[in-house]
Amino acid sequence: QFTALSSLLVLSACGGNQAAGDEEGKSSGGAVKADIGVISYISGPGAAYGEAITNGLKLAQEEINGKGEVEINLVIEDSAGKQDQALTAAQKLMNSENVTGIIGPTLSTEMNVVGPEADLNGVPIMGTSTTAEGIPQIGDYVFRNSLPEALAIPAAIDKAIEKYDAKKVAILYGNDDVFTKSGFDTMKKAAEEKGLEILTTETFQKGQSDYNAQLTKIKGLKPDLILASALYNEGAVIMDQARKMGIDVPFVGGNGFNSPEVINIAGDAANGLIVATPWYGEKEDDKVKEFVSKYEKEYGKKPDQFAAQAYDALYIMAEALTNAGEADRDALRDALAEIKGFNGILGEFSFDEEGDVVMDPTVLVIEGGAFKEFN
Ligand code: 1QQ
Repeated sequence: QFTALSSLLVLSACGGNQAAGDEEGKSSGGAVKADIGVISYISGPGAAYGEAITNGLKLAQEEINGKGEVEINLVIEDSAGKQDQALTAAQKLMNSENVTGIIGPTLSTEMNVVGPEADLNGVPIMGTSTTAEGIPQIGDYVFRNSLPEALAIPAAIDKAIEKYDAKKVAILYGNDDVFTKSGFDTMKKAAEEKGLEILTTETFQKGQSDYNAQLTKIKGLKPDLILASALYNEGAVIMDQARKMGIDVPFVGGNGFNSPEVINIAGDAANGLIVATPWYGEKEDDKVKEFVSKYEKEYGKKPDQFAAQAYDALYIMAEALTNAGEADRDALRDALAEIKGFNGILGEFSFDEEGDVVMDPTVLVIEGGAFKEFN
């Protein structure tokens, strides 16, 4: 078990210290200097999400600090995917007066408790992977740059209907997590709106290892598609057990399934998974190519959606800090709210009036053990 203290890592690509500037919050060269707190899921069953996120952030940090306009010091805390640990981490970061803003936490479940505290304390906070309904609506200081399920899931379902002429679906979701529940609400609403027949709705809990009862029922009802709202760990096991039982229909998943870990865990059983994402690493775009090659060189693997969203998020923070002109929490909040037409590796990005995201998803399918564009 990590303690909050032992998981505190202070990273500074420039090795700068707070006292080096000639004015508080500015370096001697006039750059805005700020500590950005990070709350990330870097230990436990969903640690691959946090690993990708912190990798993306560190890569962006190196580049941003190299340009000299802003100097960002990342103060990274592990939440282990738990609400209480995320809250402890947030309190520690908020109590440090050098922390101007926070990136994270990873899960919507965590943001649901951390977001209101940050808002109350006037600390701007931005989720890079929180996709449940209602996150930016928590308050004026709460933002996200992740594609909400409300945009992702309907796009994936549309594609599946078009490809497979699907008419009947079964739904399976985790009923003890804010994101998996929200994903279920979106799936149900989208299925109803698109005239799909919902044959059954089955539930599971975090850490469950046996899905035999739910899958046996689903198999007997012969759906054309299975809509599954899960984090990668449970999602991959569900697909593996389904394929072993002879269920070979496609799955449609939400953001939780957008991790290469699904393929690492489930192997060939992951084939036939359809997801929508704002990130596609094979895009013919110079910025995307440069990011992918740098990331691969640094970390020895391809970046996933979580790495890409985090990378863009730090650039958005940097742009807001530059526009704010000082390392001040209120000024950063106002500058974040003003971000419009930001051009990152996820394409053009703006916040709407509520701090939510306006973006177009790409639909992917896993075929032959890899995510491919689903055309
Ligand atoms: C959320 C998510 C998860 C998949 C993040 C890892 O989207 O909790 O909102």
